Amino acid sequence: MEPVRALLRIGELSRRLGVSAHVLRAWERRYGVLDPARSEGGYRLYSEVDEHRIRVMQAHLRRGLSTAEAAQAALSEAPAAVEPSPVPPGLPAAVKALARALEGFDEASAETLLDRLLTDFTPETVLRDVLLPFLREMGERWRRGEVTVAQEHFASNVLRARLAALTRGWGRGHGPRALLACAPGEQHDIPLMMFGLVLHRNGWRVSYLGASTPMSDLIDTATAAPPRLIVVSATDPAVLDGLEPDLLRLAGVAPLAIGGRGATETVARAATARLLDGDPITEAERLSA
Ligand code: B12
Repeated sequence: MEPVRALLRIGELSRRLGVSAHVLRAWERRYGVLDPARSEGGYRLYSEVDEHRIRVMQAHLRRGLSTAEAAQAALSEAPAAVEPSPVPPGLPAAVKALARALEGFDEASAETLLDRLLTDFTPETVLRDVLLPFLREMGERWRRGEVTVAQEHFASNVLRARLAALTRGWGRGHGPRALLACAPGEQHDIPLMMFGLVLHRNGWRVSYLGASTPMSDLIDTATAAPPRLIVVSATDPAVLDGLEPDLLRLAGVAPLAIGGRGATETVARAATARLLDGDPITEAERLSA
């Protein structure tokens, strides 16, 4: 797999360096120590040269230089001194590389790429900026007949297994508990798994029932040990047809939210449920905040 340059958003750069995004922006503005490119969507994207320059600046700050002096010293160092990072791929390039590996049934390369991504970026970034675009593009290409069912199944299974590995222990801890299930007949459980992962990273405990869960089982499970939140996921709007009375009963047991493209405002209102209409990562972060 060819190496590709890492380009980071400000949040990712901030996490790597332990410097707040606010301070980084101030240093960029005042001293010009950061020289970001722009993504298609207009986001600032920082390179490993930027990261290195801040590390140099931090070293000078630790030696007692003022911020302005440290910035000057970092700027006067030749960028050639930067060791190229051995691993981190840029995120749009990673989506393409993942597609190449998975569509070529090359599990080893896909796993290596995912290892590299998860080392260099937070799981939230990998999920939101690599796996979600990859899944959506794969769906589109499958619809157009450019990806076979075999390729799609292979890719889904590799990714699902990888996500499942990250879920170990997500039911442990002392945080509030969320009960997650796909609606009856709904097989798309990968987004719900992503949602649970991000909830857990924000302190929640997750009880996960997965794909196609009968409503009666869900109601019984919730009633036996009421969670802080129940989330029902549906990709196909048809799977929620006629389920409003069951959903309403569920909402009587614990606060209920519904997500996925099958979850509509109408169903949410009828079931007194909260509608999660963003992507699973953003919605889990929003709920936790
Ligand atoms: C992987 C996949 C599968 C796998 C699922 C594996 C698994 N365990 O999850 C399998 C092979 C099982 C599968 C089966 C089918 N699939 Co499929 N599948 C996909 C694919 C490629 C990715 C799904 C995914 O994870 N997407 C990632 C999610 C996050 O993206 P999203 O769906 O756009 O969701 C948005 C929001 O709704 C929200 N969201 C979604 N879920 C959740 C959950 C929560 C909690 C929250 C908060 C938010 C949220 O996030 C996104 C916004 O950013 C999609 C393509 C696509 N566009 O998604 C097709 C797709 C969803 N599948 C489709 C179809 C047609 C099917 C089948 C009917 C095919 C068939 N003939 O058998 C079956 C249906 C099975 C069933 N009864 O449920 C269609 C659905 C068309 C429609 N009606 O809208 C799609 C869109 C493909 C396409 N382009 O036509 N599929």
